[in-house]
Amino acid sequence: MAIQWYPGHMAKARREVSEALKQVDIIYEIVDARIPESSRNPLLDEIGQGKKRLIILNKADLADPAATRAWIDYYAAHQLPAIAIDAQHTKGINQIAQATRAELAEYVAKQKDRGVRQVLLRAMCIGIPNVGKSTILNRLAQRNIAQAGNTPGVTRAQQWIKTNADIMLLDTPGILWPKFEDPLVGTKLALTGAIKDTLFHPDDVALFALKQLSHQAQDELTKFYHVTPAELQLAGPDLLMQMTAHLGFRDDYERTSWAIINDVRKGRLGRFTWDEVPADGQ
Ligand SMILES: Nc1nc2c(ncn2[C@@H]2O[C@H](COP(=O)(O)OP(=O)(O)OP(=O)(O)O)[C@@H](O)[C@H]2O)c(=O)[nH]1
Ligand SMILES: [Mg+2]
Repeated sequence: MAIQWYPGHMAKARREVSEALKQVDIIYEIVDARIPESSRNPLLDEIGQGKKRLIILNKADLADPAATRAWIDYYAAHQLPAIAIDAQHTKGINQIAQATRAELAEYVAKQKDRGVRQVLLRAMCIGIPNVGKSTILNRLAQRNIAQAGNTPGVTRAQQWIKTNADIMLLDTPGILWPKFEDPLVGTKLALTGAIKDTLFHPDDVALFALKQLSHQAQDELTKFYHVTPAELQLAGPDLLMQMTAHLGFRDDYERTSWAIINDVRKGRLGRFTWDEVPADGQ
């Protein structure tokens, strides 16, 4: 469930995340592999300062594999260890523990020097809504702890979940608000389902998607929307009109737009990444 963010909410979320962070050795920053940068909240750079961090690109099953590799390399080049997983289908989950141990190796060695026999590593998931925090928690716990769609603000005692012999995880993920001041970022968050469907106009989002789809998903557009090769050359709004006609939706472009958005969200048209790795390596 998407959350409406108001200044009060943001201040509270910030406070809660900051407090929780004090208790952990490493942050699992969960992002959507389809929009790795657009699904981050830069606030974490500030409140997570001095903490080890692992970026987890979730929903990798829906993202372009080559782009996912490029993003992982990009983050690595910026001293941010990153891994890609598909929590839904329990793929790549083991990498989380491996990467955690690698990141905290120095800390573990120090603790061992001090005579600690079994060093416990404490972690928590943080991310914007809908990136898969609860799903990851459940996979790591190997049982259902978090309900998908649980809302913040319901205060209950925080508990530690034993996910592994040496890794403990906070049972409540930290939720940060999506940042969509930049219209393009907002469009991408809408396309992937990170913000409420009432907060954007579907035509804008579908037109954005069509720009990439008309190059990268020509066969799928033909198969599902009966688009002809000539129509693939049309400008976005004209293409949307033709698709609407093919589908028999008369002049209900919004209906076509929703069909496109839902097909993209489900991965029915292929695997796409909507954020591009900066070319200049910045
Ligand atoms: N395809 C795919 N879907 C996923 C994956 N991980 C989670 N999902 C789906 O994404 C949706 C959101 O997952 P949640 O785990 O509820 O996400 P969340 O971050 O806890 O969301 P909030 O509690 O709203 O902040 C659900 O429908 C999940 O089934 C994944 O790796 N691949
Ligand atoms: Mg959740």
